[in-house]
Amino acid sequence: MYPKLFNIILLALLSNLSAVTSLPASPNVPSSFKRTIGGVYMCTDINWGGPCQYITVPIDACHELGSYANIVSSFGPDLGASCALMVNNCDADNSPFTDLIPYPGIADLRTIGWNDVATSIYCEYDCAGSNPCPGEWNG
Ligand SMILES: [Ca+2]
Repeated sequence: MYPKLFNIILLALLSNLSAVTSLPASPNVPSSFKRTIGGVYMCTDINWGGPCQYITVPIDACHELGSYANIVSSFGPDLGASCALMVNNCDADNSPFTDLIPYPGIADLRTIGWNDVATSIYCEYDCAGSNPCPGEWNG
């Protein structure tokens, strides 16, 4: 009696286990994950005018603008990341910085009082709403 009951329970447990393990690991990976995160476009004149450059910067890290320091008037990150503009180089303490600027960016940095001000930038993954961070922190 007991062995038979044990077998039935074991079978029930195994069937539950196989039901769980047979689920697809990631049924719906958003296509938005396939993109160049960390791409940043910036221009020296407002409304994306004048000389411009497109660079790819590391995420969760400070990046100095080099020859574009103190001349950027339009700034926009690619989808997937938002960036803060900062005064001073990356090794400075307590540098002023903007709110995180998401895609498509700001065509006229005068609107936030940051025309020709930024010296460095700091980009983070966008993790809001239906755009979670794959394998990254959830700050
Ligand atoms: Ca400028």
